[in-house]
Amino acid sequence: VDSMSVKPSGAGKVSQLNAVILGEALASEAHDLVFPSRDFSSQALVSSPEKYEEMYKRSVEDPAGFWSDIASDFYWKEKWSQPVCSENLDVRNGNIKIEWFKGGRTNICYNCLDRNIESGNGGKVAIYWEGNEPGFDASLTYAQLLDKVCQLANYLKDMGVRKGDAVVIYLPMLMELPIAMLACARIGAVHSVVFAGFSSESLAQRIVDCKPKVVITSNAVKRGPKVISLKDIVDAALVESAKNGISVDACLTYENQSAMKRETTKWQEGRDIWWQDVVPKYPTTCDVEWVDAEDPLFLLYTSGSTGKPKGVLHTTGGYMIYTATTFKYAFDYKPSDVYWCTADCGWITGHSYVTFGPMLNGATVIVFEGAPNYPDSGRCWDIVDKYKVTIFYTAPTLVRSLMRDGDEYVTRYSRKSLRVLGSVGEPINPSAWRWFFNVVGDSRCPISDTWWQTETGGFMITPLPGAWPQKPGSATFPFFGVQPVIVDEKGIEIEGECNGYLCVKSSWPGAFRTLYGDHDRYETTYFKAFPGYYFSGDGCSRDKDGYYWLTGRVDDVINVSGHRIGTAEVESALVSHPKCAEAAVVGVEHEVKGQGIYAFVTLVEGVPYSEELRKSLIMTVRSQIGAFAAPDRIHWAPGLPKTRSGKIMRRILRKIASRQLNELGDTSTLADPNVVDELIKLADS
Ligand code: 6R9
Repeated sequence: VDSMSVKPSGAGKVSQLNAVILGEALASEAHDLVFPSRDFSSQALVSSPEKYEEMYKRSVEDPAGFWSDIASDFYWKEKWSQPVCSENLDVRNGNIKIEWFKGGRTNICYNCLDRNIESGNGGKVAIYWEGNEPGFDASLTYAQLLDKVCQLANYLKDMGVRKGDAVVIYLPMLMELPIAMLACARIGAVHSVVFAGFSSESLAQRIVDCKPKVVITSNAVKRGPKVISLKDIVDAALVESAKNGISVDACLTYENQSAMKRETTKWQEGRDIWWQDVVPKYPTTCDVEWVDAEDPLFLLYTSGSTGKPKGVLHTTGGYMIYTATTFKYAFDYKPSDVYWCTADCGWITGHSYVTFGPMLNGATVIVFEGAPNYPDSGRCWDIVDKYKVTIFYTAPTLVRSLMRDGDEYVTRYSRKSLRVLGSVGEPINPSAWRWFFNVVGDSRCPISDTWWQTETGGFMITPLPGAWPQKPGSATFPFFGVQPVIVDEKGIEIEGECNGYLCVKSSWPGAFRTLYGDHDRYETTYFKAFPGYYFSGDGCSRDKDGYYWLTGRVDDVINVSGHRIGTAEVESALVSHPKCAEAAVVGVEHEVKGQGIYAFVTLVEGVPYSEELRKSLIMTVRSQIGAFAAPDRIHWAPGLPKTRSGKIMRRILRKIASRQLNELGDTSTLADPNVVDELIKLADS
């Protein structure tokens, strides 16, 4: 088969695949298989199931040997002391502790930039920047990028930022965003990037938690036709943080001229500084701060099922080796590739696979400021053709929305440079997979459906393009060194074909080390549910051929357009509204976003329902969390279904929200079963 083609399973290769992975004969005819072309496989880094199997086997039988061989390709000021990894992942044996390459001294910025420049790639383009408006663009070579990073690093040092200090970055997708991340890493400062779609309250919450010396932002950003004044949001956040006793010395502001001129930007003398006025004056060289492999690299906040967002902490050495290696193999990276990941650096995908993973490989990366459907739905393919993008990595929600807009936006462009496609953020439904594969990739490009999390630092379960036949909708097999296990409710590992909770046995270099300031919560959330394992919070099944199929979150986290949102966070925003007495939030299926937010709201006694109130409730969530967390629906609820002990029965609410009214199940344990009838009556009002 010379071009990739969608075929029913049962072909010769499958039994071979089965024999390799499971050691048993093929039984399943249930899923279609998509084979890589012979051309693709023959040039791939991992070209066959056997090759994968051989590397995988070594990675789990001899992790120290496997990972230290890879780590030796990077620059270490001092080599790590033995052992390569020490870990305790079992709460029954004491505190959870993970260490990789401990005692090794390195610097991830040095490995991303200086190392690549020294090997002769200083003139290679590191970043192609594409602005919101077509025609606005810029680029930086590796050598130019290093200059910019050093200037900012020198400025930060001058402002008193030292190793271990936190810096909050609240920037849109300008080149200055990866520059800021790299500059922090160069001097050993810990960056915390906050997605520039978060509200001032969310930003304040993060500032109060990590107490940065400096906040880096931009005055504004244009997303599609809309101008958003980021500086106003930061100003409000800094007022809010000051109320909580945290004052920030400096707010370095990049003037994003195409969005807003400096004259119209609100300013606080003494605190606010224009980036363009100070940073370019600093020297373009800056000594590297050599840090221990286990020194913190960054904090990234993510939603949990309860309480406030968690500060996921990643350290330097293991994260560096892991993001570099996963990037290389999962995208079958070649030095001639032009790589575009549509994620924003405000999320983990932008950390590991816009900035660090690609740059550690010396890759050419696209950074796109705008919206993928502006000025129209063909924008992505316009960019692909403009820069001859070879690897395109995005989220299923974008695939579905472009699919809905029609093939003509895609087929109008050539896209012939594309080689590998990628998907992340949520399970990709088979019909979106097929459209992505057939229409976008012209049935030529394998799709790396990468399952991973903020916590895992890098890919955990992912296809290696060229190695395996793919099944649309399956993330396929574990990456090197990753040992997924599926357990039942009791935490007992289930073998073979099964369905259950996805856990991981033993650590991998990219694993997060703690939740900032709350190691107890780290242990409770991730390691106590199923002792002995890391628990992902996801459900998963494994089919007869050993392929993994992620089935979504099993906790109270909703995945909206690939963004994690805790039901508890939305509920607490809603109940802060003076007219809301109680709220319960569930996820419902959404055609484009994957999941939508559905909120049941009980109003304060005597307050009537109104359209205006509905809008004001939604506004409250937007302003407290961010626009992306706004409920898609408010369902008026005279009361909520509760057990006699007062626990809300979300199972019933989920059924009502998805209108599966015949499947409400047993409602007899409710304190007041009539509540359910009332809710059904109000369903479409
Ligand atoms: C990288 C990222 C993590 C959660 C994760 C899972 C879902 C991500 C997925 C996927 C199925 C995939 N998820 N990738 N589910 N297939 N390829 O998205 O990190 O924001 O922390 O979200 O996203 O539910 O638990 P994060």
